[in-house]
Amino acid sequence: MTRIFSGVKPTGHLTLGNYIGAVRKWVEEDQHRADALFGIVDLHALTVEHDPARVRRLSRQAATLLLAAGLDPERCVLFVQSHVDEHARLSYLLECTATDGEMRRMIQYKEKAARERGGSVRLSLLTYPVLMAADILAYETDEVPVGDDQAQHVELTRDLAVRFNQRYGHTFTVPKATHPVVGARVMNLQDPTSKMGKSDDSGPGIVYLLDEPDVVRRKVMRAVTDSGQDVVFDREGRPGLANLLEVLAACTGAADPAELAGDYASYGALKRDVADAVVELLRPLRERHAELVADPAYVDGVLRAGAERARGMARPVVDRAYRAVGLLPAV
Ligand code: AQP
Repeated sequence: MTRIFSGVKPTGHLTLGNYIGAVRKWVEEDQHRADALFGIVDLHALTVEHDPARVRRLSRQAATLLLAAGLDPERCVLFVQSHVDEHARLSYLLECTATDGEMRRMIQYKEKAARERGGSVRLSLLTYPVLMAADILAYETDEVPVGDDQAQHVELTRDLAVRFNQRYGHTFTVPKATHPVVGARVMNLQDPTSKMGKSDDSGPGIVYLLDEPDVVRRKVMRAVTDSGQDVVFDREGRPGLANLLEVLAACTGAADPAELAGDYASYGALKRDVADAVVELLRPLRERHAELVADPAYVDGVLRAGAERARGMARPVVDRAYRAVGLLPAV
């Protein structure tokens, strides 16, 4: 059976981008057709300045939201990355496989390092893609369903797996990324040339999964478009409009955002429909989240069982890698 691994970082409240670009596919497709693991990848949240209590809170919230979105612990493994030591163990071996040049070429590193504006950048921000490779390779993963902002990191994971296998003999499965057809990159409503990222500061441009319906409507109605009149799909020339059409297509299941454009004579009508569609998309999730928050013992139980299963899967793979590179097994 196909093995799938993916995850979310508890660096902020989950957004519409996380849901449309990744989580929805995990819920609707991946957990049904494959042997799937989903991680709250909390070690990755330590690569930038953070408030420890907030990371803890966001980790629990992310787990609760993923369950609310429909991940079913009977069908998949949901766990917290730091509960499974194998990720950090394997990461070191992969640091011994990667080069610093490779790391410095990562687009996300360059973007995030630039945000530090000359301040010091944590070494872990540079090595983040290696830990991500360990997350994936520890589980003999075949497919990594992600938004297309993560495509370069999965490509690096493939390179590291191939290099390690060539040097030390076959150890890792070489995975591939999969992306949703529509909504692989949801853009910030206030700055449609950058992606809707949960750790950005621009609140009004980001729809959070737990935003109240009136907040969602306000954000969508105030989305930046351009001064044109006609509704056309042009990602390069009219990025704000294209983003709204893509979000509408993703919410309604329409295959082609360009075709949707023909249904609208004004920006206002389009924005109203986008707002309604997003509110409806998120309604069941918000309701289920409220129920789950009232039952923390259930969420704890899911995470405990998930970590145990994940450990059992990762340990033999990581032990094999330790032996392959020449480390003396403990007796
Ligand atoms: N805007 C987006 N459009 C489509 N997919 C997206 N994803 C994130 N943002 C968008 C996908 O969501 C999954 C989980 O993301 P992550 O937690 O690993 O973090 P990220 O990719 O770095 O996204 P964020 O939300 O922007 O976090 P920060 O701001 O902390 O960097 C991934 O599959 C991602 O592709």
